[in-house]
Amino acid sequence: MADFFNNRLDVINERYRELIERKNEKILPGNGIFERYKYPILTAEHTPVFWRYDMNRETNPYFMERFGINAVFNAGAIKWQGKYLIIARVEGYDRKSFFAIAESPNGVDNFRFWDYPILLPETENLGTNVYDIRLTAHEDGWIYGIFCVERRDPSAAKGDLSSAMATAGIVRTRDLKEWERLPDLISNSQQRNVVLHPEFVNGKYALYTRPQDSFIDAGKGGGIGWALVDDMTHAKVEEEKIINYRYYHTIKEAKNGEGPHPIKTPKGWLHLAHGVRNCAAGLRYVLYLYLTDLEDPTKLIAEPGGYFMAPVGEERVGDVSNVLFSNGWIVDDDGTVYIYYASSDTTMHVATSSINRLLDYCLNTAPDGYRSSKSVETLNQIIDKNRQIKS
Ligand code: BGC
Ligand code: BMA
Repeated sequence: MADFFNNRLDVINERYRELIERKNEKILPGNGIFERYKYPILTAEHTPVFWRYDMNRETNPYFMERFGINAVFNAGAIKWQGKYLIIARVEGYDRKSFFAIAESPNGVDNFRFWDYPILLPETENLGTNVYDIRLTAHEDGWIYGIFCVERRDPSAAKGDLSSAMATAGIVRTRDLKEWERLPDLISNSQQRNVVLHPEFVNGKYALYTRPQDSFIDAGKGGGIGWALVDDMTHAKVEEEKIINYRYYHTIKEAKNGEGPHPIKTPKGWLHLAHGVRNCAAGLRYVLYLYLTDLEDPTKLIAEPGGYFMAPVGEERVGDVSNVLFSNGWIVDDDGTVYIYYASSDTTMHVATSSINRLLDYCLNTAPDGYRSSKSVETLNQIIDKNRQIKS
């Protein structure tokens, strides 16, 4: 029995080590806007062996899993003491998700989970599930995390076990170890995808919001909203204005939501968001970029038509197929941008680009013309221009 135990332990430890130490490689030539990487950066198998297994021969003679991890996805991100940290949504076999930090020395491989997941303090109104945290190192000195807390709808009829309520939960920390829970965001509508802007605006905290009619439907919500808040320890959405709208027959017809907080660049605030459309296969989630004014972050300056990234190859398949979602990115001093994105609610990946390239993309890609004939006009302009080039 002892051998059996040891054999399994060795094989599983070895497999884990290979996965953690595997070097990642850029996939070239890419489209010039960003590069994808050959391997995912985090999967369920990247979670430590000592999370999933009881390592004691006496109590686990078969060396079997005692805590199954189903998926690692939708991670927030932050550069911290020279390391690239992501706070992943880790989901167990029991469908409950929680947050755990994984750290890498270079941002593209070698991600290792810290020994323990985050012990998230609760509010009096206990949550059922938490997910999709966005991190913001705010100029007030705190690092805030805003995430979705989900609870069963208290008004749901007895047999209705699906009606739910989505609310923005708020925590803050100074060291990513001790987390202080603040009251949930008060808002007239349910909220997912709430994100804190890193700077004060007119002396107030600014939140990107996503008003929605119900748990799933954005409905009349209009798009990504913006609300100013006096105090994060009692955050309340008083007035909400839509700053990024949804449109018919676009990649964000059904829903959209802010990704991580925008990056400040010389040409404006660079935003990463997700757009959702409905089709016979269900909801399709893609990522898009837009740029807003430095002085007035609510004013749209540029938005390329269509998607920036959509699921390809293995990314297309997972627990919730046909989904790319991002709530974390990191910008380095040299302008490199690490975009952390999840595929199909299952796996975490990275893509890299630079501030200059992403700005070039935003400012020189035609906006959505909303009609086929406009797309052809745009295409013909490119063809005409290229035909004038003497080879
Ligand atoms: C899931 C989320 C999903 C949401 C809306 C929740 O129960 O955990 O991943 O975004 O429902 O479909
Ligand atoms: C949402 C998000 C994500 C998820 C996506 C697809 O509404 O908030 O948690 O990636 O659905 O399931």
